[in-house]
Amino acid sequence: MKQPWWQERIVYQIYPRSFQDSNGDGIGDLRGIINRLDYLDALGVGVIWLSPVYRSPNVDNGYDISDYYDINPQLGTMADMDELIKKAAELDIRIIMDLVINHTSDQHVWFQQSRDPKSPYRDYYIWRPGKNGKPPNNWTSFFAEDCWVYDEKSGEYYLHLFAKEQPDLNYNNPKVLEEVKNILSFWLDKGISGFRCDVINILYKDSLADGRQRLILRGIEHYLSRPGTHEILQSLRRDVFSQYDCFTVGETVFVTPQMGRDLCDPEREELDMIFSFEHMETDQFIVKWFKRKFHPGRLAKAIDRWQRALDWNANYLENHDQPRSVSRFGNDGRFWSESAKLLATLLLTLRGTPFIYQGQEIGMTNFDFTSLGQVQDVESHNVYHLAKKLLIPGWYRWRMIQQTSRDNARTPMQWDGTANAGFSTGQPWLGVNNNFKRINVAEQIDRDDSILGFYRELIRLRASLDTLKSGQFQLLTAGRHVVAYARSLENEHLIIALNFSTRNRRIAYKGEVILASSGRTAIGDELLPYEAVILRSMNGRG
Ligand code: ISL
Ligand code: CA
Repeated sequence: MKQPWWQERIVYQIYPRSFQDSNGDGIGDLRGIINRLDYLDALGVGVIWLSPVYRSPNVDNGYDISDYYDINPQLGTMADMDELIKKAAELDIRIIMDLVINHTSDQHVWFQQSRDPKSPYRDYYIWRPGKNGKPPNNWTSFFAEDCWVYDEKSGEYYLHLFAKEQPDLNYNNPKVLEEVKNILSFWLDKGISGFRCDVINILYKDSLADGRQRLILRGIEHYLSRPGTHEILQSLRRDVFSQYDCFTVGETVFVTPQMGRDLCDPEREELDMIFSFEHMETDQFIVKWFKRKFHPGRLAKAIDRWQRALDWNANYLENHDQPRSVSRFGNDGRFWSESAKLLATLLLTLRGTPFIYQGQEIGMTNFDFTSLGQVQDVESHNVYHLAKKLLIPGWYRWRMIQQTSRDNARTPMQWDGTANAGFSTGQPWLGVNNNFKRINVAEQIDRDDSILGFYRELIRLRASLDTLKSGQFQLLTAGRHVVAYARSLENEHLIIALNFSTRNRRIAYKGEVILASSGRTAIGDELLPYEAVILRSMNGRG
């Protein structure tokens, strides 16, 4: 059966502020992206996911939208956006946008109006009186803050599950959903091909009762994947998405396999695929701020659970919220190149649509900031202050931010070894990693044995092998050092074996070497440190 185009293509996520600046103001922009389209085309990218480019006061770098019908002037103009869509289409690259509809910015005109209790916009948001001089309930937010803000003028509180500048929309009001549909049609009519839907499984709050006692996100049982959310998604699909050749990928926080199946079930007609989080949580205790030692087998087992749970996954190892994968699951020292290639192999040989985050294809590493002043992210600052209140010692607070801050992934793209890594001729909005002279696109682009060259080759291989594109997945080994799995289609069996360690490791699989990250064309029974191989097994399971 022919697969839909969004299953055949590779998606590349762009965080616009950090990708390429074209006018020297230190902020990446749409024109910068236009100038780099050829780079993405040569890499084999078929879809670009643009993190938010709408008008925004940037409290959360665009995830706080103040006008859904306009472009953030820091990033360019609507004419630039039209040109980007057109030039990308000429290269057969499709564009999906970020859809942030759980909340708006507090600068959005709806919210400004809604501060007046008599305004027809009051009901666009969730306003409630307090209880005995306290907030309406005991919920806590995603960003380590209280989630209610008191408004003197009307004597009521509004709800925000993220920063206080990101008030939650009220989906009990049918007008809100109508507004959302108009926004979607506006952009789809412009020629975009779908949406990455921000925290889409928490839209509908079916009660504002107190939450059960729990360590984080008190109240979540009242809004996680509620029936009301499923109804909203079905309505968007029926009235808008089904009218276009487009796809949706939901960012679904705290999603379980059963919830995931419901969201992606083709019969229910809600989303096309989702980003799950379980594999990203395998190196933490309870919350991402408390890291534990990375264990490849745990990662593989989490991936396996989701490969089995859903017919088609949105696969990722990085995005703008996560630390760099080579620093986290690989080895950003001696085996930097090897381990980045191993992670590339993992990402591109799973069943599902692969999402590459900008810079991942050259092995960019975590941010090397040396003081909190260099960190911009609102979440990092909130968490640092909360940790201080909780009397967590200074050295540990620092380690939390260093390992986990979202700014790890947001430093400017490293294009070459010139000033500011070729990102900007001006002062970048966020520091450039000091390793840019060693790690950059220009240094790798002409070398087939570079990380970038290896991504190119893997993407080509995936496009040419139906077994990689659509074969079934089966986990074979999830050990402390070696992970292996098979992809099978009809009579072809591919075995992917990954050595996550700094020593040679024995493997039991044999077959023709299709691709080895080391460049070897034959292997014996051992993998080199951090080596990844794709084998074609002659006799079934190898
Ligand atoms: O950072 C996280 C993952 O470990 C989460 O807590 C994150 O806040 C959550 O995944 C939601 O993220 C999305 O919505 C946020 C925005 O700040 C993130 O950048 C976005 O990806 C609010 O819009
Ligand atoms: Ca700029």
